[in-house]
Amino acid sequence: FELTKLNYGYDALAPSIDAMTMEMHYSKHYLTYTNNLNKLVAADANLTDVAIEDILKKMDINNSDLRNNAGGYYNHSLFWEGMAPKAGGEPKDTIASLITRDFGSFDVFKNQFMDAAEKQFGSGWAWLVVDKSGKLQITSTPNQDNPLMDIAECPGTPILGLDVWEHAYYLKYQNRRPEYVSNFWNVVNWDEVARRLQTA
Ligand code: MN3
Repeated sequence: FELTKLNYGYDALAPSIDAMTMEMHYSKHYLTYTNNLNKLVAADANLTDVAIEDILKKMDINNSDLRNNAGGYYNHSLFWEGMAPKAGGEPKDTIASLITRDFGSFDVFKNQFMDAAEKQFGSGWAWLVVDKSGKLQITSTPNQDNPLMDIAECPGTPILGLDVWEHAYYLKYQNRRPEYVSNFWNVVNWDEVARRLQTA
């Protein structure tokens, strides 16, 4: 598995996410998950040439090494693509109408997502997923779990994810997770969310 290329510089999401946090997060944390995943895949013939989504869906959940590192690789890859400089604001077209259909309004959706991100105890992720019936749902997962895993409380295909581990915000925001979560809306790459929605 290769690192998903950042399509913007470490400083491009500032001030919402500062350059030092981006650099540490991408070049240290993400690299470590990716390297560890590649070691696990190299050591297990059953994992050769298996797509990351299939690894996540079919893995033995008691295999904590694989669970943490495959999750860490997938979650961060989605996270980097889900953000962009000069992005944010409100979505358009299909994704906008599905948000209105399933949450009532964009503001209701935003508040529910922020609530999930703020209330996730300890390390984890907040997600917007498409469930089996095609409905959008908001959920959160602990650690590096995600909604593709068969233990997920709210299973589905993630189309937007927010990292709420302290390493994602502590350098700039310290204990102020809600401020980090609120500034995430300045950098959400709705074009990518729309693209993921189409293939979900
Ligand atoms: Mn992280």
